Amino acid sequence: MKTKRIVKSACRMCHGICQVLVHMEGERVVKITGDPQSPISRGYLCPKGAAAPELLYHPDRIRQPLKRAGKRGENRWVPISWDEALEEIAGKFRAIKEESGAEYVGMTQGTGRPYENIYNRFANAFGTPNFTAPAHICYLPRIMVSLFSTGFPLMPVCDVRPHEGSAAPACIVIWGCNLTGSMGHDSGDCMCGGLLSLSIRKARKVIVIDPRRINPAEKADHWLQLRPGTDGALALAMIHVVISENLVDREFINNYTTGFNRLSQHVEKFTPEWAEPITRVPADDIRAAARTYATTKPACIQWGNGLDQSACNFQTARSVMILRALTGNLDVPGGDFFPTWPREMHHKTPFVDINFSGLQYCPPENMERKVDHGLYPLMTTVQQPAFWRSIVTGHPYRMRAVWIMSSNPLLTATHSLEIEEALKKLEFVVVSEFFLTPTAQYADIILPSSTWLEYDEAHTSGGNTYAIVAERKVAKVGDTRNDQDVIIDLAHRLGLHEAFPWKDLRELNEWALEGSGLGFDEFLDKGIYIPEHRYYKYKTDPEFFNTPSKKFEIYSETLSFMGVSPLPVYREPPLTPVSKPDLAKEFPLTLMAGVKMKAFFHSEGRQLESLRKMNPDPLVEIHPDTAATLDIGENDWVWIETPVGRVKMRAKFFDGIAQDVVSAQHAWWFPEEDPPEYGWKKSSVNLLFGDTEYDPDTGSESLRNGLCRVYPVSDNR
Ligand SMILES: Nc1nc2c(c(=O)[nH]1)N[C@H]1C(S)=C(S)[C@@H](COP(=O)(O)OP(=O)(O)OC[C@H]3O[C@@H](n4cnc5c(=O)[nH]c(N)nc54)[C@H](O)[C@@H]3O)O[C@H]1N2
Ligand SMILES: Nc1nc2c(c(=O)[nH]1)N[C@H]1C(S)=C(S)[C@@H](COP(=O)(O)OP(=O)(O)OC[C@H]3O[C@@H](n4cnc5c(=O)[nH]c(N)nc54)[C@H](O)[C@@H]3O)O[C@H]1N2
Ligand code: SF4
Ligand SMILES: [Mo]
Repeated sequence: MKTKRIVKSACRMCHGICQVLVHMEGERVVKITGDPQSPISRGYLCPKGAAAPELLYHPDRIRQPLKRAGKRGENRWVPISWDEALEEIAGKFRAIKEESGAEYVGMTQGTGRPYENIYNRFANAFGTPNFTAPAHICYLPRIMVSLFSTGFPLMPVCDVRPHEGSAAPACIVIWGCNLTGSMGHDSGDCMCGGLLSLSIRKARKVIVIDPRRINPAEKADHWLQLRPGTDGALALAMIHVVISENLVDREFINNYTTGFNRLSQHVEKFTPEWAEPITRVPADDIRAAARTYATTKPACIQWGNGLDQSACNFQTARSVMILRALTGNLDVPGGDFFPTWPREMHHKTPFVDINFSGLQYCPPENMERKVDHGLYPLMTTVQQPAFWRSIVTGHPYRMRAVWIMSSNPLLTATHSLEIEEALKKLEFVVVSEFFLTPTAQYADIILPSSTWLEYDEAHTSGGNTYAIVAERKVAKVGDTRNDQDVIIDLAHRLGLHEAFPWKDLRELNEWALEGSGLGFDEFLDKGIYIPEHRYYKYKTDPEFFNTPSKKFEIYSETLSFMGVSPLPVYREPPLTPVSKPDLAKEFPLTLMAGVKMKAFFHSEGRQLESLRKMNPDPLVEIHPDTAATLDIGENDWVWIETPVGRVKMRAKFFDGIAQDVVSAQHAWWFPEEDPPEYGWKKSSVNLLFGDTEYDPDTGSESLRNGLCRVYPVSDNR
């Protein structure tokens, strides 16, 4: 009989820091359960975490490095050794750098993952500024808001994780965030859906600002069902109420902010009556919600992708950040807390990483060679559509190679067909992956990655978080390797020893933990490290607000200098019935695309049986009355069409959405179908987004407020 044992570890099926118990029989992982003793996750486990053994042992996992044998897309591969693979990549990267310049090697990553700091470091050390990620539509705008308002390069987090001196939030605002539905962890602030739900239940007042009736809206004191993309107007009106009714925190404003008077004048005209026709939220409801927020202390605002994915994201998030300051909720117990741990975990070196905040440090002379240089003043990485387009058009120049690290841009980025063309045009494509995805099919070399069950790590999560948790190596499948180990190895082969002084992942972890006073083995045994948390840091540290004025900048001269509005403004999204009334006659519905699914992490998990059973087909939420007028029955296959293309999904009736809005899932492909496409062109919603007006500050895209029409697929298949 095989011996049974349990290993304490931490799940990494999302950004998460859930501590878990890994159940072993002999050498085999048989089950994952939540760890009831964990001070942070307290036994919580979501379906993705439970599916980790299915991922680990999945027969389709790539088990050794592969080299393309036939033409791109022929799905013919030969296995090669790691040494061959990395030598070939190093040789190619070196040659391109010598012949054309380091910027001709582009790098891309998906959402935040454990390797991201040193992957960014690799870009900087190698010398390429052409680094792209979904940052412009995910968290970077909010980080930038924090940076320009407070000088702090992380976003504030709702103080819902209990620790010494903390208090439970009395009022919680859920603003464009569905973590209580997807039940995972966020990327930018590592907020946990499970914990957030608990805190919402305990809060005295709950305000939900979302076009969809998400779970907490059912019992919320205020649910503002706004028109998608109009949060900027709503937030300005809330600021107007808070100031005009004198609900502000005078002490905080007088001592710790600049620009209050200018803001007061600026928002005079932004009354709730002004916002009502824009947002469709009755003026009285805006007033009432603003009063509740400003008078119930402490209060925190959990924001999310609903704010990021619009053409007015930076300005809107600035308004939200200013609301926190006006009401004195920043860094107070139970309010919006500035996390402290990164100071201990990271070291300042000449090779500053983009690190937790998504701020790519890169020498200015390199920045000027970025393919989108000068387009978006607040975008430190290359805006994703601009990255791929430069390869197609050759303007300003055509990169020759791209390394795609844990990302599936054909599914998760817009302009999908253009990306496909770019992938065909590239001379050399490297993909680090678990599976042969539609994107990986375009690789010249595929590097097979280990899952979180296959290495020891001090896991810090991409965003600012509360604790550092230990992931334990309990299994090994094929000849896969940890991404960070591979990055270090490749860096060494390229002579980048100064930036990569560590032999391997273990040494890197020792280094990262230095500030904590713990050795790596000691840390692994403990399983968790929770650094000291302090509140009111701006009171004890005069430099805490690290802006030019050393205060919270309601009015920002720096932004003004950069050509960005120094006070928050509202812009109507580019594709709405208001901005494009003629187009709206043909495409009368508003399309929200990509609310996160409980079963999947973006394009992942479609091959994992337990998850796929939960959500077997792509779904689009539609109001039953709208469906009736369109002759669409529940669960029918429908076409969703925009001026850019059309895709098929099944209709899911939902009366918690406005009659002229639909909400479609994103990143669908069908691993069970034939390579190289695996059916991705049928249902991937990002095929519906093309050129549009981007956010002028950040390059963000309006993925939540486009125009579409929906009609039945006639043979209903
Ligand atoms: N329309 C629309 N599009 C969206 C969104 C939306 O809301 N609407 N959301 C956007 C957001 S917020 C984000 S963050 C992006 C996410 O975009 P991506 O990060 O590209 O999404 P994933 O599907 O998670 O792709 C990750 C790929 O990496 C592989 N992978 C997973 N873990 C690892 C690992 O540890 N190592 C390696 N080497 N590979 C790994 C998986 O197998 C998968 O194929 O999508 C964006 N796209
Ligand atoms: N299970 C699971 N968990 C995940 C992920 C996953 O793929 N699956 N992805 C992870 C990643 S990378 C991220 S970034 C986070 C994102 O997590 P969230 O920030 O929660 O983002 P979404 O899930 O897109 O939910 C956004 C919410 O905003 C609403 N919304 C849409 N448009 C608007 C608008 O114009 N205004 C307002 N106010 N609200 C709007 C939607 O109805 C939805 O309820 O989730 C992470 N967690
Ligand atoms: S929320 Fe994330 S970390 Fe927690 S169990 Fe689910 S996938 Fe794992
Ligand atoms: Mo994200």
